[in-house]
Amino acid sequence: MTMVGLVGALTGLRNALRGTQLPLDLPLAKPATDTVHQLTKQLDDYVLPRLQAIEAPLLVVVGGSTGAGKSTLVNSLVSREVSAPGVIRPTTRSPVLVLNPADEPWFSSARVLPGLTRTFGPTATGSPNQLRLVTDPSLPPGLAILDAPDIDSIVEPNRVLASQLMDAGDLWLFVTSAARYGDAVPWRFLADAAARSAAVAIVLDRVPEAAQSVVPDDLRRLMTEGGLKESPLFVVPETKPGKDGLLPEAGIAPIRTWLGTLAASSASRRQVVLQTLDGAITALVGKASQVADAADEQVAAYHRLEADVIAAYREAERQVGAQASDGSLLRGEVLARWHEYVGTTAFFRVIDEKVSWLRDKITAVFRQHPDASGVKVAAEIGLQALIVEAAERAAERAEAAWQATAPGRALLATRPDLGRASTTFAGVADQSVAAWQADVFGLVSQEGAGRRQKARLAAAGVNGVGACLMLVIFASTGGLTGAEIGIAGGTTVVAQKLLESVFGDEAVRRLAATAKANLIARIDSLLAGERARYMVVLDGLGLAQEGGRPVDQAIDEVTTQRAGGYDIPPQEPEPPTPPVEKQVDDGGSMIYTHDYEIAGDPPMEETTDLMEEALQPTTALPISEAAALAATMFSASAVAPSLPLTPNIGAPTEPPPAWLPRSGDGGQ
Ligand SMILES: Nc1nc2c(ncn2[C@@H]2O[C@H](COP(=O)(O)OP(=O)(O)OP(=O)(O)O)[C@@H](O)[C@H]2O)c(=O)[nH]1
Ligand SMILES: [Mg+2]
Repeated sequence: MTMVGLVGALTGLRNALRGTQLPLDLPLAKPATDTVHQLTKQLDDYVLPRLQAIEAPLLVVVGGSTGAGKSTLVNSLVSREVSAPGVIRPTTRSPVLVLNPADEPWFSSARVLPGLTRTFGPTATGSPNQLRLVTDPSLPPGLAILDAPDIDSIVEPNRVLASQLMDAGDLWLFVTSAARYGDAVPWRFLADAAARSAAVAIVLDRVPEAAQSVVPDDLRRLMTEGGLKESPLFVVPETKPGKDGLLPEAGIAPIRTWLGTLAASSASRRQVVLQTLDGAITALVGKASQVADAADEQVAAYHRLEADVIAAYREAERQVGAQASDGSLLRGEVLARWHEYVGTTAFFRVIDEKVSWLRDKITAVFRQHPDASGVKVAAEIGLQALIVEAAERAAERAEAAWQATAPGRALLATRPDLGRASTTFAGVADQSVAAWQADVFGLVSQEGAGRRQKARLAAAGVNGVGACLMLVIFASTGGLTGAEIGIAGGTTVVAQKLLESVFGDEAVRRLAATAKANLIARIDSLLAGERARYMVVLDGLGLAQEGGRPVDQAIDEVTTQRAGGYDIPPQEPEPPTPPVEKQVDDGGSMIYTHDYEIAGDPPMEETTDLMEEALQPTTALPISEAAALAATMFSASAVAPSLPLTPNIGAPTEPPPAWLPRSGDGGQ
């Protein structure tokens, strides 16, 4: 695997996530939409830029509850007010990034947190969309500290931005206080950090003397239970900030020392980066698969809605197709007009009894009644009514099925007309039936064009013969009751006999089959037009039928690319060494200066050796090994022996390392 391969795979995952459509109102849709937003932000804000610049300075995000003392801590770490603390909750609205001037190019561009506008200088407008950059040469290069808004105040933009910033950090410096370390909100954040193996250090602020023997132990217990056993814990005793608003040096020295040690070793920084980065990638792959599931849920629901509509209209096709040929139409008007046309029931009885004998007589009857338009009109009206009724019932059935589901209800809310047949449908159906009848007459004329049939057809009349053909198609005893059966049966016999007398048995069967197929095709097409109204609504969702497959494939690619570990590029040169500053004593306030001679004089030989062994420039470092190294590095004793592994209470027992000189007497 190469970094380039992993960047490509993650970019592919980002695109697949962005391309995921979740338009249907389903249980997984809302959380998945939020997840897509969060993951794309995390990829853009942190993961992708970080992967492409592993050597960029470590971003330490100072987070926690409002009033925990985050801004005060940041100010104290650089010994001047860079971020205004305050008594009004919440105080910090727009994040403040404190960094060494040499690191400014890394952060002034849109490389990380591209959504935040950079501002410089002391004035802050307090806009949550801004990132105020404050350079301070007292901060070592290679490590920038970000004072974030609170995670839990009632100001929602603060909370949203705080989450975004925490997601973008390489290391969380999580500030809580002795009074509030058990609050639920911070622990939700910490649990999230633990779940994705983010590098976390906790600062327990404002611990009164009486609580120092109890609270740190209790917090350590909570950290162990919460999966943060390896995280360093810094305990800052309760002291009143000085006139300058800064905390006494003794309380914060261990934190500064620890951070300074991290900053000094590019290998240590890289391990922190890799730990958090790999944890973030693991977590986002897990969350991405939830998005894939949500996309699959969408496609399944789409198919259910589609199937409901298809079933509703298929039932209509079946119903109207059956009714058009089961004798249902040989009632009422059609039957009456037929009687009008061919004569009395007495006539039918004669016909029934002496069919073979009366062929000529039948023809004579039709010749006497050349106008069959009454039958035609009645058939047209009856057929049209049948089709319209079927379309109405189908619309109702489809609507009821959609109403039974949340996504269906949401779609119907935008198209309340779908529960009825279209307003134009009756007219369209009428035209189609009329066109079918024209086809039937056309068929009859065509069949009667032969020399032998011509005279017979002329004798019976095209209209009369066409009407007979329609009746033969409509006829069946199924669906009729009582006396109607006999009447319709007789009716059909007359029509059938007339057709046979003109065309012959086989031709009649063929003509009837053709005309019926034509009718069924027209009915299907009419109902398909109605069904299409529902389909247009579904298609309008633009839902790709592949569901979560693109996300799943992208996840597989990320997993494959990650499997080989992180191929660490050749070690970048350390950031340019800033000029050594003179120690300044401003009369009590703490100002310290640097002498970054760390390259040849690492503060932690043991750790550095371990790192360098594992971080040979061209070596691919397996993730497990990277994680183990990071854990080793991250245990407080390995990084900064001056820090106790158990909670440190009060002043450090050892002075800051020589490479991190500071002025003043070390306290106030
Ligand atoms: N006594 C005492 N007061 C402190 C300490 N740390 C901070 N304060 C005070 O607590 C108040 C809040 O401190 P901030 O540093 O503004 O807190 P914050 O966490 O940045 O708060 P938000 O910006 O609202 O999230 C200020 O009045 C500080 O002076 C401390 O260790 N001891
Ligand atoms: Mg603040």
